Amino acid sequence: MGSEFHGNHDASGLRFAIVVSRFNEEVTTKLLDEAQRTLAERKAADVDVAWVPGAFEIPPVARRLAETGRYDAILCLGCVIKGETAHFEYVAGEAARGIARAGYETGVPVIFQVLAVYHAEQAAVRVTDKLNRGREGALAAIEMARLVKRLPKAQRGRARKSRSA
Ligand code: INI
Repeated sequence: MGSEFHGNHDASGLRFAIVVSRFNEEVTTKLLDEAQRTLAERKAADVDVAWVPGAFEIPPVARRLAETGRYDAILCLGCVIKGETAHFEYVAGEAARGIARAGYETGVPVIFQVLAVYHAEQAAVRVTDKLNRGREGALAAIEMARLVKRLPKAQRGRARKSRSA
């Protein structure tokens, strides 16, 4: 019989860092409030917050925090809204790629809750009680932190060797 691994939404004893961008602050502060509220309600032991100017700056800070080994998960919050130019594509694309890499390369769950929308109204509806992306991000961070704790320990380099054997 194989094993089945699940996380859960109990944050007691867990430590989190949130990286949040100031650009489109009316949206990102709501994402942050809801994320903090959810982590507190689920009894997180500690929640640190790092502010960056825009979503483009989230990945290096998320990676740096993940590398400290202090956190069970990192939650990235931001809001990219399409403007008149292609700038939006680069910012949203690099934020997504960099956040994913921070998770892959450190082994720490790094949660991507950077909204990428075409209009400000689409962002506004995603920080309401009905569609609460801040809360969703916090729950994903808790679930992933718990899941990773339950997975068998990684043995660096082994996976690659056995695949090529
Ligand atoms: N940053 C955002 O977080 N959201 C945006 O919508 C946005 N737009 O549209 O320009 C944005 N730009 C700033 C970017 O993240 C960097 O802070 C800036 O380019 C400096 O590196």
